[in-house]
Amino acid sequence: MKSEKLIELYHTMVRIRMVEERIAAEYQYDEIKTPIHLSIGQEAIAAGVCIHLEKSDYLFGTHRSHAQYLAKGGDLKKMIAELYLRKTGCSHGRGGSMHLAAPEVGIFGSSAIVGGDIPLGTGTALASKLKKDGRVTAVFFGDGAVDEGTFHESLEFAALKNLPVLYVCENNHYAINSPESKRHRNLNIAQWVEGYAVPSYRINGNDVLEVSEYAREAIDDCRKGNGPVFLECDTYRWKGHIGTVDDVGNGYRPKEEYDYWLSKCPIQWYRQYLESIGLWDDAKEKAQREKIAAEIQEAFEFAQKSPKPSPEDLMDCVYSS
Ligand SMILES: Cc1ncc(C[n+]2csc(CCOP(=O)(O)OP(=O)(O)O)c2C)c(N)n1
Ligand SMILES: [Mg+2]
Repeated sequence: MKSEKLIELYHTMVRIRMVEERIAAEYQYDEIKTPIHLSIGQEAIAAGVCIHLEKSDYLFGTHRSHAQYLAKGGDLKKMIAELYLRKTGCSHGRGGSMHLAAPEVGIFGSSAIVGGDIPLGTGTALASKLKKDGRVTAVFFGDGAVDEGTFHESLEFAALKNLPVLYVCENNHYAINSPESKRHRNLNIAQWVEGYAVPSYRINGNDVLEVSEYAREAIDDCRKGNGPVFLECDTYRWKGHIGTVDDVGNGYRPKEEYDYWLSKCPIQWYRQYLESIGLWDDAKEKAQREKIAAEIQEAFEFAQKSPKPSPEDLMDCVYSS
């Protein structure tokens, strides 16, 4: 991979982390009127996959989609405005954090219904195949979504029709407070998927190079008509399921497990790698952080100054026959 692309992967991850840290810091003031699910700790997956997607490719996400929205090129100002439920938000202030959309860059929406985005993404992949438009769809979801019928029905259908869709399971090993071991007998989800005759890979979701390598091949395969492909990305969320609270102190997750995963920080590891090959240093780090911090500041000011939806707007975007 070229140096610029290696640096772009790092920039994407750091930007996601800094945006989410700022959201977490602002959340205490109760001006952000939406539930939030942070991806801190899981940044490598969105960065590694989205770097290989074209702007016109489709992306669908879940309740935890800030990372994917940003990595696919969604507008930061509009995302923050959506969190503040302002008119200028990417969903006009009607969706909040769990319903991000940016059709101009292929983000057709994220859904709070666990497993709900999987058939939607399978549908755009079917449309692409019928229209021969060369687009690939990437659908992101968690390990909790594989417990839903929509996952299995979609995989069966996509396999049968050879659809150009990349299924990306962000396996952070928890669905709210339920550990994977309490929900599955076979903990290797990629192995289940083999039953649908879909190429499936279990990879290190905290290693952005590994994610990027598998995603590149998978997206190429989909574009050539050899889809679908399934990636199970092993990872961990640092924050509690929802909001900014910690769910380790209250005993939902073991401290040793949490500490182990903190030591596997995708950003720290990758920065060391870039330094070891001479592509990064402290000065570059400082400059990058300053630039991103300024961009974030501007986005928050834009959101906070934006108008709230008014009662007259109530019927906008509502369809009736
Ligand atoms: C159909 C449905 N069932 C239950 C819920 C409640 N719920 C919200 S998030 C969640 C857990 C999702 O876990 P996972 O898919 O692993 O995603 P993660 O939060 O770990 O990223 C559940 C059960 C829901 N939103 N939709
Ligand atoms: Mg999960």
